[in-house]
Amino acid sequence: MRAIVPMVKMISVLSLSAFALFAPGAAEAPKPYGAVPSERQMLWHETEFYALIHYGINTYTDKEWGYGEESPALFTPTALDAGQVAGVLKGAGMRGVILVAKHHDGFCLWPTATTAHNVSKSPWRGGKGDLVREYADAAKKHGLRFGVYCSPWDRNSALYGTPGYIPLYHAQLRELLTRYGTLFEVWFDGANGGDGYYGGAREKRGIDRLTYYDWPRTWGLVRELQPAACIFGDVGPDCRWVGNEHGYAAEDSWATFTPKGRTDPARPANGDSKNHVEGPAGHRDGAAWIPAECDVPLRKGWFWHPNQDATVRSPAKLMDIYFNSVGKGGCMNLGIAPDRSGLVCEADRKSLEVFGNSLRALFAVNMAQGGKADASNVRAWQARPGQSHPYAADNALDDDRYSYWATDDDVTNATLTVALPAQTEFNVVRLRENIRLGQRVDGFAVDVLRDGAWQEYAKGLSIGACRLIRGPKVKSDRVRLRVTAAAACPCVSDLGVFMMPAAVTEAGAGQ
Ligand code: FUL
Repeated sequence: MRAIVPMVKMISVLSLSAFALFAPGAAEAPKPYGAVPSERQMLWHETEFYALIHYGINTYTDKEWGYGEESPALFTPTALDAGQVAGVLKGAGMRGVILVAKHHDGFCLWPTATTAHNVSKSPWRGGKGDLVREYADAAKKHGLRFGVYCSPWDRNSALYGTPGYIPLYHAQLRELLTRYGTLFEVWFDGANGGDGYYGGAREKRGIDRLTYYDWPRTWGLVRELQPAACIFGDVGPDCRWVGNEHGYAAEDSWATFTPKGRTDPARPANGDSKNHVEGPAGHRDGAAWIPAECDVPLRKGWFWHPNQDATVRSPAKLMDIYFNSVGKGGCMNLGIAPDRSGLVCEADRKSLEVFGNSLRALFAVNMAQGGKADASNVRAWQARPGQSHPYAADNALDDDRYSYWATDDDVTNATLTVALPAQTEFNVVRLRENIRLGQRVDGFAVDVLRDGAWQEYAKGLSIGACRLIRGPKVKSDRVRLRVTAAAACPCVSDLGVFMMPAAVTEAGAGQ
């Protein structure tokens, strides 16, 4: 008997694999659809929420854009502690931090060899300080990914606007890209050219934004020295500006985008107001995977100003932004402005702490986990001993963003029904596609079973890396995703249900 069982198993395995040979595609994974993310972009998607630190000369002059004539002697932090800042960011639920190492005023926060207009000429740490180093170290200690912003526009440099500035700018980048460990993002600002100090010339200087910075070489430096870093620019190449500074992507936002500015000489390369209009939604079936980064300052300004304490965005408002950025398949990049002491001030810290606690509480329990998923169609797969079904409906219930439920190639309308472990109250639904295979879904609806009948809870067009839906509180033990349109068989990696914590439920509260 014992010998027969394995034999029967063997025969059935053999005959099943023989069957697979005659059923073309039965065991094949779905083919990717359209543009797909690179490894560095997938890591960026997983980062989700991070900070953009604006701190420097402007902090001491009460300005947003320094003219470039400011004396380094003004840089006088009294209690600077990058560890305090990083701790606050971590507590807020962030996974990364980007430091503005040089803003438009040209003051470099690291001891650069390229210009005397830098932190070594300030009284801070007796001229021996390196703020980029302190932030990089603090980020590492707190488990945050690190990135830099080095403004192309430099209102201090006498060379700005001439060809001689480009080697200088590249040398600054080279220092930043080689001294501070692995970077997850390098940020290129779109505000370029205008009036400035320019070594005393005090004039207006314009540049050709399409050609001046030699973007192919500039981006090439990042690729060469920091291959894992995503490059942010108004129209990409790795992530695009969402087109506003409120932190909001469009209701339906696509990670794919066609960066017209780069090929059309009539449009600027790294900044174009027409393209910005298209930033929130992106382009369905755009040429490249260039998802939206949604930047927004925590306070009114990007830099700290003494009279802006009352403008700190509330935890409820931050949650709203999170749902409209991360929850629309992009990332949330929140501007943090340390004050003149060099620390995150109390008002900011408090809001970030409540928000972070709420975010953790929200996603602590996925009430779909432990449930049972069924689908109207599950992609055919040749069973192999010891292997679980790679396209099973249940794959949408685990925490893995890349394990997924898929249908057969010719099925683009399908339902995924989840029996929750118990009658459950919830008001948040999370959907994800396995973006390794591209953005495939073009329309979906979520239903909830109430009193024996399905009721539509939400609907939309795009899913992508993450779609968060916040609706009214409902109680049910059955949730259903209907994929109503898809460009290729859907590959859904998540259907989760959650409950929003009370601390952030006041609708639209705060700034
Ligand atoms: C803009 C800049 O001009 C602002 O000062 C700020 O740095 C923001 C994040 O980007 O383009």
